[in-house]
Amino acid sequence: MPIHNAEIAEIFNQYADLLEVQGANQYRVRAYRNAARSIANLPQSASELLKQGKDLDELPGIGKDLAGKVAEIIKTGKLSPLEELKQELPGGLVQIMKLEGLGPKRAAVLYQKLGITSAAELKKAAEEQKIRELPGFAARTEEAILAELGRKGKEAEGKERLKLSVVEELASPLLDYLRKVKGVKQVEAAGSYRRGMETVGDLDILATHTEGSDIMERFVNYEDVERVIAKGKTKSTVVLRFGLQVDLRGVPEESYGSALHYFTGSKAHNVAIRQMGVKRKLKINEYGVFRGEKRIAGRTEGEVYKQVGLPYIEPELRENRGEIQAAQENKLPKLVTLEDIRGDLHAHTKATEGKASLEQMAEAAREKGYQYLAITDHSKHLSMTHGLDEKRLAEQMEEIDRLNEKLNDFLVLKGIEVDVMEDGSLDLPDDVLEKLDLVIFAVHSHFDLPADEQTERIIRAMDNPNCTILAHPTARQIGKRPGYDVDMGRLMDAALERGCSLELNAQPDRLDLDDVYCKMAKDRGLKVAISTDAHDTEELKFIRFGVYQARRGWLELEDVLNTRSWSDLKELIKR
Ligand code: DGT
Ligand code: CA
Ligand code: CA
Repeated sequence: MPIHNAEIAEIFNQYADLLEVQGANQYRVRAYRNAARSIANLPQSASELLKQGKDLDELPGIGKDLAGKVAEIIKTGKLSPLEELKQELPGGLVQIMKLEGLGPKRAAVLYQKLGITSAAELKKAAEEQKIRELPGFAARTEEAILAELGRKGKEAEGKERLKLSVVEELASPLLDYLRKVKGVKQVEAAGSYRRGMETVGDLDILATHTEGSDIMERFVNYEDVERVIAKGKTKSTVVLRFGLQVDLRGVPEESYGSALHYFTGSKAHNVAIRQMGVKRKLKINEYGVFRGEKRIAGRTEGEVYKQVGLPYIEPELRENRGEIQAAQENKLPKLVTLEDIRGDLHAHTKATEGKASLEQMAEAAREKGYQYLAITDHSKHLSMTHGLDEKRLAEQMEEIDRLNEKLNDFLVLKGIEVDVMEDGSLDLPDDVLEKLDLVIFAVHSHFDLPADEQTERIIRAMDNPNCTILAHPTARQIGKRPGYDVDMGRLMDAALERGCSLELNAQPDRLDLDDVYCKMAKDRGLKVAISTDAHDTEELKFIRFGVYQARRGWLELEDVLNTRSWSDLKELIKR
């Protein structure tokens, strides 16, 4: 089937739309729109021309680079940078962009200013009348949006993505349950869950089992199942609490590695691996790696990678963000693990926001096998949390001294989460901060400053030599509020110059820094602290979510501050 000019034009327009939402250079966007128009207006079929061996770059408005892209579309039906961009931008943006009266420009504003990435978030913002305040929007835009969403009904709202922690809570017992079913051999969750993504759309489970196993029967009768969508011999789909959809697939053992690889994704990673296979005349799919009709690999994921000449790539890296090239060059990172973590550098007690006592927190951290725990309660400006003033902090420091005398194999660090004021000054005087082991500093107010003011404000706080770690650097809350506008590149450079570090807050609704920012820090040589911000003893276990995110951000043991003993760390953070 030769591809029509109009279809090629449509692909370029889609790419231009997404580039626009991404905030790409206007000239680039226009180049693709012009290309779309040129192709659409051609008197002859571009596929035909290519087939006749004509050079497409001789066409009006088509340079060498675009000619290559046209050729790719004609050959594959797809444009790989568009496929990649689709992976990068929240899928919901495409939906939003297509709503009557919105379009890419307005979708971009909604995304950049309000962090809107889905029709559901758009609806909420419109209902809360937040949209009318944006440049180029008005009250009637909100009405139009709500009317349009109403028309599209539930369909348009899309499915909510659930936080990884919520999915884990549902998935772990389900996986345990399935593993105990008679005749079941291997059970593993694949997809975004296995890649440790901060949110998960649906859960993809794979299993190998004996012929007579009643795994599908047992699956659809699991206690948390609210609705059975399909029940088959090799695949069933159910919906659990919170609307979590779960697919279970039974696969033959000789395909298990291939299936696990395929269903772990990401799609972009799979596509890239499959293309490497094509170059070697191999067909790679969920059933195996095939040369001609013959299956030559597929039992393990390692076998699949080996067939395309690569070492095993950890699931968290599989986003087609450079991991394949790194694997080819034998430069894959040795990702940080949970076992590497030696202590926690951000925790609260009931003196402020926390629920447990100093002693209980210390004991829980010691039981986790840590060497140290920094107590970092809020400072007085956060009166909502009953933040510490000089006097209460001094009392807490004495209490820590007394506790440390009792604990011989564990160290409680004296710290604070000091509030950064609107002007970048700190909420406690220098002579108080100086006495602490660790000062983490954080923005809790004035989230709406313009990016350059917000950036300046935080850099001013970093200018204070007592400051060590910037806590939850963007203050985003997943599914609730986007981070404040800030120039993260500048912040990181400033931190590096001053000997500060940034936190990866492991609270499952923060995970702030995110994976992309972690990678950005690593590329600059900036160290990251993975900290739980625990508000009770249980929350110290949130460290795992921080580690997953750090791994998605390519972080290794050396990139993470709290993989060190306190004596090494103390030297390292000295300014
Ligand atoms: P989610 O569920 O939205 O959080 O994200 P994933 O990554 O779990 O995506 P899902 O559930 O749609 O599909 C699971 C995996 O299956 C995905 O990561 C890669 C693979 N996959 C799905 N569709 C395709 C496809 O069209 N081509 C290729 N190569 N792989 C696909
Ligand atoms: Ca999934
Ligand atoms: Ca799925």
